[in-house]
Amino acid sequence: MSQGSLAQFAQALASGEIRIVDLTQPLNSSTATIQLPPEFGKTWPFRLEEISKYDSRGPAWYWNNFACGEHTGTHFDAPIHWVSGKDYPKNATDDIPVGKFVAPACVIDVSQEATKDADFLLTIERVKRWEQEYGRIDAGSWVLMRTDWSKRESAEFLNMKEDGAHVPGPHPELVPFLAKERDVIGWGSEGVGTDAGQAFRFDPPFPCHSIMHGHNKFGLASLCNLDQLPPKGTLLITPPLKITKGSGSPCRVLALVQA
Ligand code: 23J
Ligand code: MN
Repeated sequence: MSQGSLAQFAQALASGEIRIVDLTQPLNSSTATIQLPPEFGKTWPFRLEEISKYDSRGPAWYWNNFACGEHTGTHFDAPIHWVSGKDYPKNATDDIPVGKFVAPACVIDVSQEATKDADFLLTIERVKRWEQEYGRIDAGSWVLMRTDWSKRESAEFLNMKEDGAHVPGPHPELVPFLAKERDVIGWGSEGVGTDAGQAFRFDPPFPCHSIMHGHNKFGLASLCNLDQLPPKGTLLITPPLKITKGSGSPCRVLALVQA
């Protein structure tokens, strides 16, 4: 029997030549959720309720009920999440073609800049500098912004002040560049959402949501372990739960990397 590429891939996984990095934060009642101004609807925090644990409620089994918003913890944003993406066909968690849940990723390390400036915005110029070093971002790739924000505890992670959150994100001019001139599949952040903390003030507001989803692209938020990824050559696996007409869902994001 011939050694097909899938068998070779399985062998590379088994030998450790390809490593799997978990880019997912744990989900529990401490998981941070986005805080929007009080006039807007609220997302539920993650909640776990024990049904039974090898006891009178179920002598041989342990299980829980859980509740949370679709956009809780490490999660996937579908185009239907934003009004600009609402009319695309197959734009929700249940009908996005599954082939889109496996795609390469570029990782842009701005952890030094983000440590110095909580409002750091990734610009076109900075991305072009990255491209000079690592090559052009391929169409269909994710762009993941490494800030090391995931290493912060919850108050500093949300970094909420009187004037709103202060969390790094994409510059409003970078988003149309990535969507149109690079035709990326989506944008991923370590922050609670894909947009910067102050993005409600941008023009347009929440550009990563409005422009990415307006071009039928996806988002990944609350990623971690981006410091374990190379700048290029990662393959991401990002299937959301198959919620009928879901706008997104918690997601176990896995990264395949060459060891
Ligand atoms: C709703 C409104 C604004 C934002 C968000 C959700 C998210 O960040 C999200 O998780 O999609 S900014
Ligand atoms: Mn979201």
